[in-house]
Amino acid sequence: MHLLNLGILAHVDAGKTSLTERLLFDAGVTDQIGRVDDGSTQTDTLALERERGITIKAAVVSFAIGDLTVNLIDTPGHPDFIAEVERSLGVLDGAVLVISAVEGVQAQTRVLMRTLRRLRIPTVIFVNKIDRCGAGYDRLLAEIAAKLGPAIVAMGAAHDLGTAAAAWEPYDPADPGFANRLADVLTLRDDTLLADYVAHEHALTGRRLRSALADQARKALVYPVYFGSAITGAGVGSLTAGLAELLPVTSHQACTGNARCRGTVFKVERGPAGEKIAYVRMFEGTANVRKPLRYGGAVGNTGKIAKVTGISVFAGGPAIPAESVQAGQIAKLRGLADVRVGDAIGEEGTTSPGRHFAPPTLQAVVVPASAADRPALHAALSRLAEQDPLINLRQDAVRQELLVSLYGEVQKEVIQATLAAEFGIEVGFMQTSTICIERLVGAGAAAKFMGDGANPFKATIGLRLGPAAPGSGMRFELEIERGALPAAFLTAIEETASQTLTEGLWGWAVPDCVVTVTHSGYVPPPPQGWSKFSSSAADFRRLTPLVVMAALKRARTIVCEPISNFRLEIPPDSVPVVLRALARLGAMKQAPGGADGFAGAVLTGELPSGRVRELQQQLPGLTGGEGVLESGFARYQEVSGEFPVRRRPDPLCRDE
Ligand SMILES: Nc1nc2c(ncn2[C@@H]2O[C@H](COP(=O)(O)OP(=O)(O)OP(=O)(O)O)[C@@H](O)[C@H]2O)c(=O)[nH]1
Ligand SMILES: [Mg+2]
Repeated sequence: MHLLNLGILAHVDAGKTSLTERLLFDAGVTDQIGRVDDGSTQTDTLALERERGITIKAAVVSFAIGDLTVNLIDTPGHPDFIAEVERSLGVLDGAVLVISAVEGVQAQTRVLMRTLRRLRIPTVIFVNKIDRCGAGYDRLLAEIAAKLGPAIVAMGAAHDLGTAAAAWEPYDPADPGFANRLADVLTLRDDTLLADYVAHEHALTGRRLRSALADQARKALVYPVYFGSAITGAGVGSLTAGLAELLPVTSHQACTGNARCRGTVFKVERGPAGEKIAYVRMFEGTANVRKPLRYGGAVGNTGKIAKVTGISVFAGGPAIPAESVQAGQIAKLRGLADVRVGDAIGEEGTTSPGRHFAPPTLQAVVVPASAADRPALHAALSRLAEQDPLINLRQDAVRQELLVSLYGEVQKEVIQATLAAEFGIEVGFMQTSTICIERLVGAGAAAKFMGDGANPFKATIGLRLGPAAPGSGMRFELEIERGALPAAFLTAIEETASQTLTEGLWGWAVPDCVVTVTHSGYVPPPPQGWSKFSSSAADFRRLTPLVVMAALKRARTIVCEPISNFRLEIPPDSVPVVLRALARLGAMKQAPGGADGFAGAVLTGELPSGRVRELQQQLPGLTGGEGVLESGFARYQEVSGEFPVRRRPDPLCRDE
């Protein structure tokens, strides 16, 4: 069996869910096309999604194109739910990037395309809504080439745009104009093709060009572009054929006895009885029902083992019960009680998804309307954090307030509505503030030795902390002999150091850091085995935070705030007033930008992320309602003036 694990990505409202419905219908999986506006689609199943007509959670559906099984992940387009896209990216073989033929390339489209390119995920572009008034064709192709990258190939022509009769005709491979355009794009990235083209123009047959196109599209070097309408179905047949022809297809590998097992969990939900369901993509080997499976943390050490109690596999329709899930497949697994999004599956699993998009830059205190609901609220938010660890639930040690990290206002509203609808808890939010981070100023070392009066634990630990490149995360290194300390103790140091660094000297996380173990010591067990007189992992877990904090004090840290870049399209006469507002908000590096065919003025620059919302709110008043703001996270920068201190959460509550 051949498989394609396909993501549908786009800016909000581009038509991803509608296209998903159309693909399911065309493939015969459904006998009626669901509509977002009626709340009747297969993938927007949450009450809140149906009510609001937006996708909030990524959802998996499956259909067949001939003998190819396509597992499709419909993702949300709103930037507040980018974490859902992030979790899906690690399991995709290919993607469809949807763009509205009316609204064109949006800020979010650029963010997504940049990531798809960086991850080299082969992608087909689908320009949707050609039936809508204001739909463009040449304008869209020029905009896509200018804003997303020039390596695109239009696969056909559209006519009757902006009417219900809008249609899309694929180019005939024998069409000389199409062949020339293909050759122009493809020879740029294929020297053999170029040499043949130069030697003899007619050497490049339609068939040769088509196979070169498939080859380059599957390597994410070129991006085929289709146009159509999810609502009328125009162009969707050509898109479907393109998916099968131009995206990489994996072969479903039959189980071999000694194949190691490797997969990743990209979504967790609760079943009707409250049981956890993990959505897993397998990369190698097989997971079997009623067999134990290792899952959890990093490289084969911290994982837990549980018996899989149920598997259902996506195989060209609704998920069906199965005895096993094999390499290449996506399945729902039951029985993994402590599973979390991002967990690796199997002994070799290291596939927790990396950070591809900006982290949440806001935090807010969640307050129950009734104080009696506080324990229930903690439990409910912990459940939400299972599905979305980035909300990073924590509790303030002094006031016992519950804090969550957020991307924005819509996510806040969704959390509020979910708590009310699913848990019966009415809440409000207080004190929305920016999430800062800490960066190390230099290196700092500290050591605590066994037998020293100030160290009550049966452990010696020396650590050196040093700065690491922004975005590189925590790196753990050894300056002691690898065999000098049992692996379980090293794991205890690594995990506890990583946890301790979530709260630096000012209470903010220290995300990028090299931690080097410089000293170690333990009390080995007597010959008859481990006893209470020998060292335990708990000794290392308790001592590590003390050593880390001592080293951190020597290294010193600065507090950095998130900075967003912005692009403003405004009427020319509002430039002076907008510039004054930008200065008041602390904008930096602002400059007139490229006009991209826009008649008004374009201003670009950077702004503290915490001020973007204010700019958004002021913009209509400043520009007579005509200003358009695009913004996204750019980087962290040292806070000028006094560093803000985050109230320290109680470490005991953090992981509950
Ligand atoms: N005329 C027209 N309307 C469309 C088309 N595709 C989608 N729509 C409408 O556009 C709106 C948004 O469609 P969705 O399918 O929810 O868009 P989405 O990309 O899934 O949105 P999010 O998941 O919230 O980001 C709905 O009102 C659809 O009916 C199309 O091809 N033509
Ligand atoms: Mg949707």
